[in-house]
Amino acid sequence: MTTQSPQTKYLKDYLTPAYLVDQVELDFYLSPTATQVASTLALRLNPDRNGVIEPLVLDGEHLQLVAVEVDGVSLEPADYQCDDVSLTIPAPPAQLTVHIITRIDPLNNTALEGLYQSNGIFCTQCEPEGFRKITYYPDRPDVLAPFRVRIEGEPADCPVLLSNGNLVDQGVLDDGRHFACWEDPFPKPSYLFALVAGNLVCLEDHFITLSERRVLLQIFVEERNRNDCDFAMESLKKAMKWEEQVYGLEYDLDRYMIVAVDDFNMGAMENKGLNVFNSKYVLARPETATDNDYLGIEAVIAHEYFHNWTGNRVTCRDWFQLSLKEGLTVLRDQQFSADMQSAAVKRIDDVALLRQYQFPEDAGPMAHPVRPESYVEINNFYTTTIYNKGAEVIRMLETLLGRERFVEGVRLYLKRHDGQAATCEDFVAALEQAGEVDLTRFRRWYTQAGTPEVQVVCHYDCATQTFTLDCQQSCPATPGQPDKEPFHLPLVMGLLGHDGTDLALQLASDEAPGGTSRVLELTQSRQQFSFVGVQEQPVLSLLRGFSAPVRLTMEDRPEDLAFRMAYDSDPFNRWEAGQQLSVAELLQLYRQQLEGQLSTGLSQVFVDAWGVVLTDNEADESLLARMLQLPSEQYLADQLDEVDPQRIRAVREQALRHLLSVHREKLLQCYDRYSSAGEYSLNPVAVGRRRLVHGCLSLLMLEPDELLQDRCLRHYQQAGNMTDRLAAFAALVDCRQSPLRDQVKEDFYRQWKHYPLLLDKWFSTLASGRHENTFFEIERLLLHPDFTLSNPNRARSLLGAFAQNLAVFHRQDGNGYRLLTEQIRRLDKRNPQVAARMATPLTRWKRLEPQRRALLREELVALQQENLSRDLYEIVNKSLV
Ligand code: B3K
Ligand code: ZN
Repeated sequence: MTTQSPQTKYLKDYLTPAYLVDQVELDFYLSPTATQVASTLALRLNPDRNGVIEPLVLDGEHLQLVAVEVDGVSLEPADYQCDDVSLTIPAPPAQLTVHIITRIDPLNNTALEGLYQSNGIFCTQCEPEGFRKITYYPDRPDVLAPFRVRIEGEPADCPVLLSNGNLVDQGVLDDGRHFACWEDPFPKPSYLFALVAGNLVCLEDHFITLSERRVLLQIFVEERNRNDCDFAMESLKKAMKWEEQVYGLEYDLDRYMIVAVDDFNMGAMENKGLNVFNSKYVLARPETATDNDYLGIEAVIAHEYFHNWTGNRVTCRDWFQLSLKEGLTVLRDQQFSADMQSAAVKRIDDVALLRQYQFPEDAGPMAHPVRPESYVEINNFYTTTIYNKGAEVIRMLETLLGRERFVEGVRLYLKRHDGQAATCEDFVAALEQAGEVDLTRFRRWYTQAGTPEVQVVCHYDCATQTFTLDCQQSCPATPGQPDKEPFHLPLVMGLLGHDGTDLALQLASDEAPGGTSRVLELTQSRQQFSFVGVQEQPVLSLLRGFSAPVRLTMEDRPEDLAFRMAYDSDPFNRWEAGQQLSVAELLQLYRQQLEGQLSTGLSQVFVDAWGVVLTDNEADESLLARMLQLPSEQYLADQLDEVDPQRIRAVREQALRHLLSVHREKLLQCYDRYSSAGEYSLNPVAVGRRRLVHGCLSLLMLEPDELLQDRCLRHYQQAGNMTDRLAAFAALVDCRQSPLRDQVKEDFYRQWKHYPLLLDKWFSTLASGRHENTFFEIERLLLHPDFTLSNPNRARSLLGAFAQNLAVFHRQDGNGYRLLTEQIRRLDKRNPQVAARMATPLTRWKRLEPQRRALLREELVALQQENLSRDLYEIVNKSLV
């Protein structure tokens, strides 16, 4: 906690490290409340200082310093300075060995950063700046060193002792304690250090690499979870193979370990050779995990594995470059998942996520470029902009270069910087060279925040058979960036003929028509593209596959959108046309309500087009399920200048009821056609069918007669997997007048109260309820004996779901704001990182309608007066500017 205003750090102030580390030796003597850490560092003055001695400043926080020695001589307190954040040796020799002993308290480490104990398991989280909570060290990513680690502990409590790299020694000591020694031959920054010790069982498998090396694969979990690791193991092997096939990259150590723990601030961590995972992203069996859980596991296992190259072998020079590893690794995990599942639906889901979270971030007070220029607390910058927009930026490079040259560029970057700490500029430079393209303007994606707006006006000239696109781009101001330069962005497009087929494309500058899909490169504020030889008035399909992270506006006629919804050969754009049509319909209803006009209901064009999708027997079922979903409340809110979240919900429900009243029979048929009790499988067809069935069910359950309620109850009771069970549970939870609601609520709790991940689902499903009593239910759940703020998953399951339940969170009386603020205040004392993350919904006050805006702002102002962690301080203060 801090009382003074925390300092801002700037990219422009970057200096190379004064000292380099040639070798790290760590000796851990484990004990829950008094672990002793002895560290021996071989240091030398950075040669770039030309022999001019500088003070040696080592980072360290929340440490009890026991002893310091330099070159074997013990230092007196007068020989060094030690404060809350560092240990300084004012004038050390140019080459020295420092030996430091510190003591730490893992059991009471509630921030879950550094070394902490979770359910009796010692584990670490060092990225970005947690290592300094273990020992004094130059804790920055551009200091790379080989580590040798010795861990000593009680065999009864900690039969398993793990760290990075290779196990080189182990044994039992005279006093009954035991030890293990690990050596990681790859120099690494301190944020990739890991230690795990506890009572864990190990599941083993192996992988033979391209060059026929055998890699031991191990997943460590608590005994009770031993049977839930098969899917994670399979995913790991698939990821290893995929990376070899697509990028030609092999794993480099002899052993790859994954540990699952229940208390973890985020999803997982890519520590070299020893990944630590939130158990949510490891444990799965059909009875306990949903399709989305499975897909999440597949993606996160792959993501952490891919970091071994993009992140570990080549790391970041400083934390401003975070997207260098995160954006690239997200893109790679997206490519992998697309190849494993339905590629079109994966793309739709990734774009929906971007729009749901990143677009609002880019339009809000925390907006920052993919490579930020300043921060107060780096933990606040593990954002959807760094991760997801970062991935979109690299995806655009892939579109501009083509897959082959793109992969070549990534390989060139890895080769050139192997074993080094690199920058985003190094990455772009390698791609520029491999792709033989000029990326000067493209680099602006790294420096300018905000979501660009692209406006396109089309004109078809029948006489000259010319079709012209007039494109303009601009980008709204963001904090600290009032004016923006134009971006370089790829617009993938096609033209559809009257029968729905793609027309051959010929730009005025082309010699002959070529292909039916084209990448137009927009590099200026305004540009025109003309196609010749267009024999009929076409329908334009633009931004196919969402080829650039922009907001596109075109004056599409509803008939054209309905046409593209039915015929576009690009599945993403089929979905997108439906979304645009729905947004237009819903916003019209919203405005009618706001102005007190009589509602016209949904247009016939829309209701019919939606019905056509429902009866489509040919397309991928997952795609159909996505097409039948109306845009989320958050996405709708994002289209308005003054948001009334309760009105948005009312309008969306009105639309759903309209669709239900017209298409009830078809929904029932679709539900019947695809409900099946067969064995659980994760193949894309099975997943798609379940999505479709659950979409139908949730719509039908908006107005359920008794017969339907019974069916839903049977669906819940007879479900052979959690995907089916949870969908029916969620539908029944919203049946407010029915006694079934309480029955299933109780039943689910009774069945799964000993399984934390499912208890999380119970909390979040109840907190996502749509009926008016949900708020009071949430208040009661906060007092439930199973609710706790000390487990991040549990805190997120209730508070996160609540804050995303927009109509409930944004109650008109402001009690939703008070409730969340109060919980964040408490959480901030325990775990600032999670508290700051949960505060994001509080920062979105500026675009609310005036009454709610004032109420929410009031809460933030009150919070601002308090003694906050640096994490929360930054979020609250920036959002009030
Ligand atoms: N690199 C970690 C994230 C660490 C977050 C620290 N607040 C996981 C990942 O992106 O793979
Ligand atoms: Zn990552």
